[in-house]
Order: sequence, then C-alpha cells, then structure tokens
Amino acid sequence: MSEITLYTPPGIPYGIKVELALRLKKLPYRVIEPQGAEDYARWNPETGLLPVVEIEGERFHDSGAILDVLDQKFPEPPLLSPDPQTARLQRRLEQWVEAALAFYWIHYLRAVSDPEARNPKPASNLAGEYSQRLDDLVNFLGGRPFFYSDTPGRADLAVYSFLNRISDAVGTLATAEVVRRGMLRRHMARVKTATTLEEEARDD
Ligand SMILES: N[C@@H](CCC(=O)N[C@@H](CS)C(=O)NCC(=O)O)C(=O)O
Repeated sequence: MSEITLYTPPGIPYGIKVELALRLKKLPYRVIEPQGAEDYARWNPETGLLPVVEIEGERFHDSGAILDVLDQKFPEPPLLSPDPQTARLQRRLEQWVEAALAFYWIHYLRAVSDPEARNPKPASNLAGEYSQRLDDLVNFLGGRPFFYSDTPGRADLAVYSFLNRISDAVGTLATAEVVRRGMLRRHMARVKTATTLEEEARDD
C-alpha cells in the first residue's frame, strides 16, 4: 500500500476535502500540521499554499489537482461520474462552492486575525447572502442523494468541507441555516457516512 502524507493546517476546507477523498477511497494516510509560516514555503515552494499531499515521495499541491492525482493513482471509487457531461457539472459545482463560500471564510479569518479589519457590511446582509447560497445548493441537489449523482463525488466533498465548519466562519446561526434545510442536512449526513472509516463507525 502506498505511503501517503497530507500536509495541512487543521480545519481548513481545502484540507478537509482532500482528507475526505482519501477516506472515501479507503487509503491509509497520516496528517502533518504546519508549525509556522516556513513550513508552508518548505512543503510547497511553488505557491506556499496548503494542502499538499505526498505519495511515494512525490508531492502534489492544490486540492483540486490533488483529487485528480488520487483518481489517476487510485481509481476506486471514482470522484467524478464516468459520464463526461455529469463530470463537468460536478467539477463546476466544486469550483462554484469554493468561489461562493470562500468569501465567508476570508471574512472570518480577517476578523480573527485583525478585529480592526472586520468587514464593514452589517452581519445581517452577510447572513442573507449566505442563506441564498444555501438555497442555490438545495436547488443544485434537486432530488438526488448526491450532487448530480447517486454516489458521492468531488462536488459533495467540496460542499461538505465548506459547510461542516461553517459556524466557525459565520457564527452558529450559519449552522442553523444548514440544519433547517433538510435536504442539505441529509446530504451532509450521507457524505459523513460514506467517509467514515469502519473502525470509527464501530467506536460510535
Ligand atoms: N486553491 C488552493 C487553495 C489553498 C489555500 O488557500 N490554502 C490556504 C489555507 S486556507 C493557505 O495555505 N494559505 C497560506 C498563505 O496564504 O500563505 C487549494 O485548493 O488547495
């Protein structure tokens, strides 16, 4: 079995997305967290961003590109539909989620690192916009168990990775917004089940 190391700070959506993909594929891995800014540059001299994954001594960066590599090296289960049109929709949704929801993470991180730099927008506006993004997701899901598919793929992992820690980013009301949308709540539960390792399920 390949030796896989995931370099990521804890709790960031891009790192969670990669970790969920490793779990979905039932690949053993270890996680190493950065201890300082120099680790980012050392592990990813090209862009200085994490996550980075090392497989058999070779390093890959950018969560989307990492998922492509995982699919090439470990095809089962695939993270994209075999139907090219569906695969395009899944990739597009992954990109949409990261573009649409990253804003809320940035807002949160700014507020944590520098209270002076808080976004001047009233919180209610932010919550309203966020709520609309969740409605968009419900519409994209339609009646399917997963986005555009009956099996979990990279779009589902992207949505889950942003929404499961969203209360950290926008406050606990944000979690309530997810919970009150039954379709999203059940989708999150399905992704969680699909990425829970057997030994963890036994411990519950
Ligand atoms: N597009 C990249 C984004 C990764 C990213 O933004 N990582 C952030 C953590 S959330 C980072 O490493 N920031 C360090 C920095 O900006 O110096 C991906 O999908 O992996």
